[in-house]
Amino acid sequence: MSSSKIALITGITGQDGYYLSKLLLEKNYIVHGTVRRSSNINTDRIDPLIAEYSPKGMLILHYSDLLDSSSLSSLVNLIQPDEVYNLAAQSHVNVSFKNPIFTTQVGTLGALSLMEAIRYSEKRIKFYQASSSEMFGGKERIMLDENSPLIPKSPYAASKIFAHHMSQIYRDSYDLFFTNGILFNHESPYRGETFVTRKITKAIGRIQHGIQSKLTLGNLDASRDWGFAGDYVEGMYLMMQHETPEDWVLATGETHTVKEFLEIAFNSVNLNWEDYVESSEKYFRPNEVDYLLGDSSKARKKLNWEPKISFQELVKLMVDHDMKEAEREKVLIDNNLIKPTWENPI
Ligand code: NAP
Ligand code: F7E
Repeated sequence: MSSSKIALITGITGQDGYYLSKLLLEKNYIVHGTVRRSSNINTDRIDPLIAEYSPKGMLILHYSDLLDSSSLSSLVNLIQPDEVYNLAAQSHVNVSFKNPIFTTQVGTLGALSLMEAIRYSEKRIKFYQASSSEMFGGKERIMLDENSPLIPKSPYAASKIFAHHMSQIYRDSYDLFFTNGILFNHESPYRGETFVTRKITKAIGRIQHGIQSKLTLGNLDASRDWGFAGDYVEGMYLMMQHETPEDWVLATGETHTVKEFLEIAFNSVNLNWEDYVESSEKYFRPNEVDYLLGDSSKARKKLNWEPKISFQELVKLMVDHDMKEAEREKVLIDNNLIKPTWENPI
């Protein structure tokens, strides 16, 4: 009988951390995840997985931070993982303009500290770096693949390019299995509530239940290649099982504007988005990535990967989820158990 593989996931509390740990646990991996200390426990997304898998010893959490390099090297030594997935990042592009130093420290030296811990391990450990379509900059209306030029437009994108290049350099210099997934936007009901798709679907649920009256957004003309996060973590896993470490683009090959997302999402509950949405400078970025469209033919051909959920299905599954969430919120508000939160806390 073969023993379980061991994975270490940084950023396990995030959207992709949830989907990836679920996938690996279902494949019988032992999954270790890093959690940052916060004043409230913030494992909400993975709580159901903790309840199911932690008593069996299959899901183990550790306090760590990418900025604490000693915690990374001691964890790698302790766990002796077969695969490390580096999902941790300050991943909000607009916040990266407001907190550029933190974003850059985590994205560059944080990622590099983890690579160093793996490089000095005696075990041959595979490494996945969460690279991003933001690295391309999105000025021209063209399809982007693994060889497209990297023209960063934000501190977030610049830090991702550094880690992307260091991962390639370590792969080539030390013959390490370091692989880079260049993922275009991927969303889900587990998406952070300050990213535009979730902000929209969450607002629709709250508007329908009378908790919120309007939705304030920034630039509605930006265009993104939006896929479903569950499909994208399967791609991460496949990259790590491929015989050679490489760079891989994952994308749907379709792009839509924020306005198109609004139209489909509001129409699905028979509302007209223009009656509710306003635009504020607060959500505009100092430098915008206008247009992203990915060409994932390499992954489709060599990894046999393809996205299964269409754009329309993605919007619907997010709206349906957030309608139910707002219904529960409304019951709590009506019973004076919670106070309604302001629609734009940040
Ligand atoms: P996310 O929901 O924002 O999750 C980010 C994770 O990183 C969270 O677990 C967060 O912990 C953790 N983290 C932040 N700073 C950290 C630090 N200093 N040390 C350790 N952990 C830290 O992001 P996601 O959407 O799951 O994305 C996963 C990764 O893929 C990120 O690196 C992101 O940049 C990249 N990416 C995402 C997309 C996308 O469309 N989703 C596309 C391309 C690339 P807390 O919960 O404590 O904040
Ligand atoms: O913005 C516009 C905004 O924040 C999408 C991250 O996961 O994907 C994500 O980065 C677009 C932008 O995602 C609002 O200006 C309008 O053009 O949802 P977003 P992002 O910046 O594309 C990439 C691939 C990553 O790697 C990142 O980690 O929507 N937009 N109004 C808005 N965006 C936000 N957040 N909020 C608004 O009110």
